[in-house]
Amino acid sequence: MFNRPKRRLTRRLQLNLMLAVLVLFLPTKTALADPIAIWNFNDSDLIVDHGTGTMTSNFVPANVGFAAGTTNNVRLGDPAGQALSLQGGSSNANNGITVLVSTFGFSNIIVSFATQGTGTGFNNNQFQYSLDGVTFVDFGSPFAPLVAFGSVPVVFDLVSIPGLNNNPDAAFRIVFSGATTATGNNRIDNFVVEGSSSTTIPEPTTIALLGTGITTLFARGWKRRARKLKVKQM
Ligand SMILES: [Ca+2]
Ligand SMILES: [Ca+2]
Repeated sequence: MFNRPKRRLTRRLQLNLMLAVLVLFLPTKTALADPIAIWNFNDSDLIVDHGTGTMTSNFVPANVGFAAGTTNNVRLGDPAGQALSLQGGSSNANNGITVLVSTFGFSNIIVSFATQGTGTGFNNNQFQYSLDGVTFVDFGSPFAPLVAFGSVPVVFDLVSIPGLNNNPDAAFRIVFSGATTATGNNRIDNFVVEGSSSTTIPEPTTIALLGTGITTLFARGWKRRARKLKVKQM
């Protein structure tokens, strides 16, 4: 007769355990901020260094160089290394770098980079985005780089542009202007496109199976108790 409270306690513990497992495995959307593509320019080229994407420029090749970089906005432990250095060139004909990055599987897109410029470099630079890789739209006010990279990156938070979410044709551009000498220049380093990816754990089918398993356990328990009751009545 002293076993009864113990059994009740055990059953309660089992029930609590089952409920805890159920709560733990409820499908939850977890937002993860992940870099999609990163250019650190440390190998002195426009080829993406982490992730997938392409960067092109319409600069005269002689005006595209690489010079000392920065750890401002660095990701994944990259060293400062080199930075992209864009020169004014003649007649201000040089004016843009374009970045194509598929945001498939990502939302809340953010583009950021470190920049600095000389006194006669580009001081009126417009950031743009594109939903189809063809038509570009101005975003935010033109920016003028400081003379040193410093520690604060230039950040364009594109969360208000849902068309950039999950978009294989997403693209970004910086249109440079305002250089007053051919050698005036701007440096860009640690150009990062990032977003939130969503993970659902576990799949709904797993929940259904888990639910079935718990129901079966309960059913077995009730059957066992009913059988014992029957035997006692006999
Ligand atoms: Ca670098
Ligand atoms: Ca590279």
